[in-house]
Amino acid sequence: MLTVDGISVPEGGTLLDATRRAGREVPALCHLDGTRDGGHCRLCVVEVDGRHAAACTTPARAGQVVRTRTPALVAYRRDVAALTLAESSPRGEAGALLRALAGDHPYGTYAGGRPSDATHPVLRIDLDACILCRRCERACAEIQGQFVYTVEGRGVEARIGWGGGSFDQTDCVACGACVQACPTGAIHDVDGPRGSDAVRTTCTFCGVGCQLAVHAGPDGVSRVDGWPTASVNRGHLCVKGRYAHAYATHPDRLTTPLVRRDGQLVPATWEEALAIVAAGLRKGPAAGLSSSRCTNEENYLFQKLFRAVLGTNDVDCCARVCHAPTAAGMRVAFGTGAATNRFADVDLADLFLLVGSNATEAHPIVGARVRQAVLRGARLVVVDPRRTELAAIADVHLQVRPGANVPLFNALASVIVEEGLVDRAFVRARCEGFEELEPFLRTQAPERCEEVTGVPAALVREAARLYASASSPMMLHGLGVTEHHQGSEAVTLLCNLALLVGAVGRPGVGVNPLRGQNNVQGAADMGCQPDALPGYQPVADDAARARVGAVWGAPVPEARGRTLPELLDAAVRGELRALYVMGEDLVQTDPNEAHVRRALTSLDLLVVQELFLSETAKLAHVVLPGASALEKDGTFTNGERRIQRVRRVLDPLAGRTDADVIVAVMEALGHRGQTSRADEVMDEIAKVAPSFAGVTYAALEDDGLQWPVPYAGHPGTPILHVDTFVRGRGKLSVVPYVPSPGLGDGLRLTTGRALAHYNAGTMTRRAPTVEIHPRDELEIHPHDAVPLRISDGEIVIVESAHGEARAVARVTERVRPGAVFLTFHFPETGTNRVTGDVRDRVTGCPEYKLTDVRVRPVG
Ligand SMILES: Nc1nc2c(c(=O)[nH]1)N[C@H]1C(S)=C(S)[C@@H](COP(=O)(O)OP(=O)(O)OC[C@H]3O[C@@H](n4cnc5c(=O)[nH]c(N)nc54)[C@H](O)[C@@H]3O)O[C@H]1N2
Ligand SMILES: Nc1nc2c(c(=O)[nH]1)N[C@H]1C(S)=C(S)[C@@H](COP(=O)(O)OP(=O)(O)OC[C@H]3O[C@@H](n4cnc5c(=O)[nH]c(N)nc54)[C@H](O)[C@@H]3O)O[C@H]1N2
Ligand code: SF4
Ligand code: SF4
Ligand SMILES: [Mo]
Repeated sequence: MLTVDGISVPEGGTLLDATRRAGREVPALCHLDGTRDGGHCRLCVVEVDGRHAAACTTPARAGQVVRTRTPALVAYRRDVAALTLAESSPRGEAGALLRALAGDHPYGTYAGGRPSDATHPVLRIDLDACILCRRCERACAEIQGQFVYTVEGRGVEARIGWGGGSFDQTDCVACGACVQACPTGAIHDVDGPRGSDAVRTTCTFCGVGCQLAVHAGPDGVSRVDGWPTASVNRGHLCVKGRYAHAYATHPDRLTTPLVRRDGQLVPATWEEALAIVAAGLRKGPAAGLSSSRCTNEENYLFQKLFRAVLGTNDVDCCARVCHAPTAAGMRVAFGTGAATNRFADVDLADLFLLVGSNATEAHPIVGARVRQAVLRGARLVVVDPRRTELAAIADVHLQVRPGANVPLFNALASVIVEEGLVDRAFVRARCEGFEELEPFLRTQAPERCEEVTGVPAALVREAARLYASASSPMMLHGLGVTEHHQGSEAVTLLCNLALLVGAVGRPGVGVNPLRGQNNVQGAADMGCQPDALPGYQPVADDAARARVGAVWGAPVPEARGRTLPELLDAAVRGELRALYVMGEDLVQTDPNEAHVRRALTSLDLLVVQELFLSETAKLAHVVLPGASALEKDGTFTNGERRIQRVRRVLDPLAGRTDADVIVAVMEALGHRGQTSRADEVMDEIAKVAPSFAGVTYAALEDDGLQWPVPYAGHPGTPILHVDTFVRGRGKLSVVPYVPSPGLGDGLRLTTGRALAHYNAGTMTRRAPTVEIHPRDELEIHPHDAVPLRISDGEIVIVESAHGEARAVARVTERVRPGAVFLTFHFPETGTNRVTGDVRDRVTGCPEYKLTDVRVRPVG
């Protein structure tokens, strides 16, 4: 114990912590939670055992006698504050605090004259307000990892700089951490002020599930900060979570139902629209595609509508085109398909194997945390055809040719076996299949597949040794693994690697898919899949159907339903007549746009429930307005299985949430008595899905819970497969390489994401993010660009057997020779006019990551 102004508090941490524990907090302007203290502002100086010391940099030790408010300290702080005000004009909280401490201005007032910058789409800098607390510098370096700021000049000349030039030319990724950190308004943004009552809710974009502090006024959201104490993001956000909120009140939002009359979509009443929807669905055969953007409760209601009211298991969601291969591939090895560990385990790992994942752009908060771990000394192996930001700082980058994962993963395993790096005790105690795998791997040496993978064998060996010799090797994977002809099998091979080195079932390791959408985990958990009921209870399981049917008071259909691609094929053949799509832009995001259009225009009834008139909604017979995540209560489940609350900040623009709309459709079909209230729906989910049995809104209140939550009061399950695998023993599998039928002799097109945009871009194209990233770009290596006479910045045509896309060429060494990379965030690009029909052999997930193309200049 030590005493602070006579109050006893426990030791530990810094004296700043101790003053807080004692309720005798001292002013501290340069301190920033989560970063190293610098002792720059000198305001937090206290008296310790008779001497003055900065509280933020002095450890709190037993026996210390600390005083925070002696007359000498008060005078010292007054001097510091007055000197600061003589050299700057801080605004905001810091300005008020400094003026209060300084009293009248004994050292004069600051005249201004330092630089400002307004070149960036969202950030603004005004150094006259800067007090050199350097919180921005530490936030950018130690939270984001971008190192944009440095202190330039010395003494009174010292000021925050960004390497000369205008700010829009820096490496800034617009995460806004510096804005959130700046106490003076010197670094601010174009958003409005912080209100007094921010609402905590979950980000609506990616599967990281960051917790937001949303400030709203009469005109909508005024600003968004990171929720400081949330375990997922600890106050940090990316550009989308922080700055892409204007879509919510954009004039393009749909506010009334639309129905097609004489070929035109025209406004209609809810009664008219619902009557058409009910008639078409009842006539059938009908199917539903649910939205990974919507809440668990809405997804649950959506599949219930199809199963309990319409009597079909024909319901699927975008997990099909994303991480369905992860679920299938991991189920083979472990018995269940979800991430094994927590995001927080990134801080515990000493090596990352990052495979087919562009984490700093697609899961920026996890990506930033991986980068921080690497800066602290963790090792990093990246497998990606592109030199992504993380590949650029990796110990080993295996720049695989698109489509060659399977031979490469086998080669990594072969090295582990051949060089005696197997964790034999783990394999003996917990796995099966090693006897079959070992002889197969002897034929898979890296030297034998160099040609196919394009990766030098020596690098493969080095990567395998690093992975096998780390004490906590954590694997993270993305769509570069799943969206392939052998996507599911490749995931099973990643599990092989983890099993061989015993990296499952403890903190800091595991096989961790970076799930895509804010609630794709949840959409699948809720049973928006043709073969699984809520909680992954197989449709084929009689007992499960009986149990669920008893809660619903309606039988659960027995026949397995059809997957998303099977449904589109069925529509073309006339075997599907009605399709209800909630929050998914099939035309822009499903492969082979011509085929998708053919399927959708073959239907008698296409219902699209949307925020905007998406490319798919433009084809609908009925468009029903949905409500954004800011307009409803509910839950999303992030990529680490964490069920987190979504809280209403704005009123639903069209008067109803998506849950209300689904229930209205149920009622129009004659099914009465269904609640659309989110908490009550969750209570029903808890009855239906055993892994959710203990979930209540009260239990989710703070940081949510990671499922399984098998009974009330259960604390949730941070790590899976601790003592035994869900399937019993971990299964090591033999998977021979089967080259994709999509391979040709052209360039290998792989498609994916850019930081500032989100999937179809309906939302991020209606926010300042569009100024940060105004168009899709095709990355092409100079080796390929030069002979094709393609220069940087020029418009090019990307052509495949299926169609053409147009984009701006980026001639760059970021992508490997022979491969090109294109994003799909703008409809005018037509990325998915080019992608084709090859699918994952197990799940039907499209091969978005490999298309044989030619590229030529437009002219
Ligand atoms: N900014 C942003 N974030 C997003 C999204 C978004 O649209 N924008 N979408 C969300 C969604 S739905 C998802 S599913 C996730 C996706 O997140 P990621 O999976 O990280 O995203 P992608 O960019 O599709 O692909 C990842 C990487 O796979 C690599 N790759 C391509 N082909 C191969 C291959 O054959 N082998 C290997 N090893 N790698 C290959 C690509 O070069 C790319 O760097 O992101 C989510 N987060
Ligand atoms: N070429 C290529 N294509 C791809 C991929 C790729 O890597 N390459 N990736 C694939 C992957 S992984 C995925 S997940 C898919 C994503 O494909 P989509 O799911 O089609 O993409 P999103 O942009 O997320 O579209 C969701 C739609 O939901 C709407 N929406 C958002 N929130 C709500 C809501 O609360 N309620 C309602 N009713 N609507 C809402 C949005 O306006 C948007 O139009 O794209 C796939 N397509
Ligand atoms: S917005 Fe983020 S990346 Fe940009 S300067 Fe600030 S902290 Fe650094
Ligand atoms: S990392 Fe994902 S969840 Fe977090 S703010 Fe960005 S988009 Fe939202
Ligand atoms: Mo996705």
